[in-house]
Amino acid sequence: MHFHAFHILLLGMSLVREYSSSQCTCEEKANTCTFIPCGIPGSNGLPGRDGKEGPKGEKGELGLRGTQGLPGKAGPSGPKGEKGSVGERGPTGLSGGQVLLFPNGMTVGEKIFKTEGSEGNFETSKAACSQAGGLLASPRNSAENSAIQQIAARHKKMPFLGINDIQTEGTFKHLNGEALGYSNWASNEPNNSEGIEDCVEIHSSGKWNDKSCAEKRLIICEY
Ligand SMILES: *[C@@H]1O[C@H](CO)[C@@H](O)[C@H](O)[C@H]1NC(C)=O
Ligand SMILES: [Ca+2]
Ligand SMILES: [Ca+2]
Repeated sequence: MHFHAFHILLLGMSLVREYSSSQCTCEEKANTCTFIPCGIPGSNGLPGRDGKEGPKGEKGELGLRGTQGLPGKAGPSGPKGEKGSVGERGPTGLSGGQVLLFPNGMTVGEKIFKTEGSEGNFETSKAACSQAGGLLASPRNSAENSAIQQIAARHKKMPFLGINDIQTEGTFKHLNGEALGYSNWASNEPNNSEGIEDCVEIHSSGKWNDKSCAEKRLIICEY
């Protein structure tokens, strides 16, 4: 009986214990604390992780426009362009009037030089041009001299010029008595060879030579 009473006592103690444990302030879910003595409140745990990134903020107001910067330096030159197309055909060397006169004539300024291809001595040549309404060609400048030279070259013959010293030996003049303003004598000419050279022929070089007026030469007139 003595031991029986002790057992009852133990039972009573355990009941008391169970009763005091029910005084725990543990969470309701943690019923397991029934047989676990409640300890002293623990210290705070470690801080939690950072939260997720927040929503994007509203758009701010536009700022003032800045002033324009200085212009930059010019860039490097570009690559070479492609070859252009062929240009239009250029004008012919002779003008319309020159084409019509070819090969017997040429225009220089307002003057026309022209041949019929015939020959004659100085007097015959002078008369032929006069009869045609012109004069025996008599160059006043290098351009006119060149025109006469070219017509003569086309016919491979030398012409007489409307220049002579018949009136006064050594003094060459145009047919109208005009003194020579322009001349193109060959070297050592005029030499009045044998005292009979009073007319003037023009060589293929364009240079002049005094020659006998009795020679026959290509007739080139000017109009
Ligand atoms: C004079 O010129 C002619 C050409 O007109 C030439 O044949 C002759 O040799 C020249 N005479 C002299 C002396 O230079
Ligand atoms: Ca002479
Ligand atoms: Ca001569």
